[in-house]
Amino acid sequence: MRSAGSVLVLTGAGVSAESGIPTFRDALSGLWARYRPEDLATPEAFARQPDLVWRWYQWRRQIVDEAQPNPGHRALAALQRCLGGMMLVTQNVDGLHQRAGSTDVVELHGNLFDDCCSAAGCAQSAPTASLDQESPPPCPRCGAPLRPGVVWFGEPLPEAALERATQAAGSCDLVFSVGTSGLVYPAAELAWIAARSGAAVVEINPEPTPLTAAADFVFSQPGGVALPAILRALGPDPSDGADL
Ligand code: BJW
Repeated sequence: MRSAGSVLVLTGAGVSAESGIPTFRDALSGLWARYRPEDLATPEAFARQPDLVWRWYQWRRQIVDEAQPNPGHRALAALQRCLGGMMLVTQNVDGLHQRAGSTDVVELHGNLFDDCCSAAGCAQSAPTASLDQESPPPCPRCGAPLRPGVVWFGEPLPEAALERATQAAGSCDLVFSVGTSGLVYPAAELAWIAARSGAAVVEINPEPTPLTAAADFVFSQPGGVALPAILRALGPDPSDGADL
């Protein structure tokens, strides 16, 4: 890590698991255990059942609102401060990396707290609705229901974010894949692009993924354990890791 000129960190839902935020493909609990995220995170689902999808997102916003960044988020923010050329690319929509102090975070799947119009061609953004709003408010411009500003299955990723991430993957010396099952594309392709371009691959995940066999180093641990340990081993400014 000391000699790597550029480091790319790719994160997924597992990074926020220790903050109490449910992942997608680990078991969900309660009311929502009978829904698959794939059945709710699509434009078709929203068109069919806007209130149901909206309430699922309101429930998730509530959880995120009450959650705090965990030692894994904080270690990544500290690593970014001590490694000059580190880019953090996340599939997460919870904003916890930013709340932990990471800057210039590339969000591939949008953000839970941005709303936008659901009508094709409108693209009006709007302030986040209040958390007790039970159905999608109307777009202030065209009146169609607002929706969460996240990327659903079948939708393109934000072009600029994907372009930056793809470029970084093709040119980094070291790539970390942290807390992602590596099943959702095109995000999952990024670690493979880095590997094919000659980067060393580090995976941090308590469970194996399709990337595990191709990784040079595997930490079969939670991010909140492995990342602070890596930070400590790197020996950055002691004030950075003090509250991990
Ligand atoms: C821990 C831990 C701890 C637990 N510490 N780790 C190529 C092949 C096949 C299919 C496709 C393909 N290209 C495209 C597709 C289709 C589709 C896709 O990938 N489908 C597959 C599922 C088969 N992709 C798309 O549709 C994408 N769009 C697209 O390709 O558009 C093309 C297009 C172009 C032009 C015009 C139109 C279209 C969009 C994908 C959007 C994904 N959206 C979601 C929802 C976001 C909003 C929301 O939050 O509701 O994104 S789905 C969900 O999965 C979410 C996540 O970001 C994403 C990835 O999940 P993640 O983060 O990996 O979480 P999990 O739960 O899967 O894994 C957690 C991991 O953490 C596990 O491994 C645990 O072990 C681990 N863990 N505790 C560390 N403490």
